[in-house]
Amino acid sequence: MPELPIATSVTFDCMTRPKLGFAESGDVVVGEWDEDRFVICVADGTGHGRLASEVALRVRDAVVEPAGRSVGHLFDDLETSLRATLGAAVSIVIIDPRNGLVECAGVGNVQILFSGMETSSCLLRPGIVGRRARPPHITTRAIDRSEVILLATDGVRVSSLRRSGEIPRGSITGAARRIVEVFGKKHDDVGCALAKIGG
Ligand SMILES: [Mn+2]
Repeated sequence: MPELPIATSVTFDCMTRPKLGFAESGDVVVGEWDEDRFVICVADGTGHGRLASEVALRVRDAVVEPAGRSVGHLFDDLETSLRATLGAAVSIVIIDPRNGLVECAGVGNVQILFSGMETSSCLLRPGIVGRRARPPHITTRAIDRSEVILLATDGVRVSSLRRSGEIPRGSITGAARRIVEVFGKKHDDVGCALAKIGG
């Protein structure tokens, strides 16, 4: 008898906000289904304004159709796509809700947190994607319905957010807006995404 899936759905919430006084954000969020997987990318194009937003668009173009690629493969492709740019800090999470598994990695000034009974962070690598970053450290781990995954750029005061205990444990609907409004830096682009398996 086939085993029942752990979950068949993923709940997702995200928001970006440009630096005060700028129309365009260099921070970008992608959240896309790819067959049975849900792929999330939160990236921070180096700098602010037009140049940074062009980097952000390249990130979007490179990951918006994941086409079965692994986290490592997506980072390899981003390294190539961003080579002619100032580069970006990038975090990628791929959720397989049916098997309750997550693959994740980040390079540069980004954060990936798992918030359940305790909050833990994914091991990241320093560097800038597109500027000869070393390949990321890829983490594979289990996830259950009680855990929320948070991805954020350095425009979010993540340590204050952790201390506040305001990373949601239940519903994440509307949580990204609240995090940006309360913990977002005015003088930086801000980007964050939250996800959990199940409804
Ligand atoms: Mn930033």
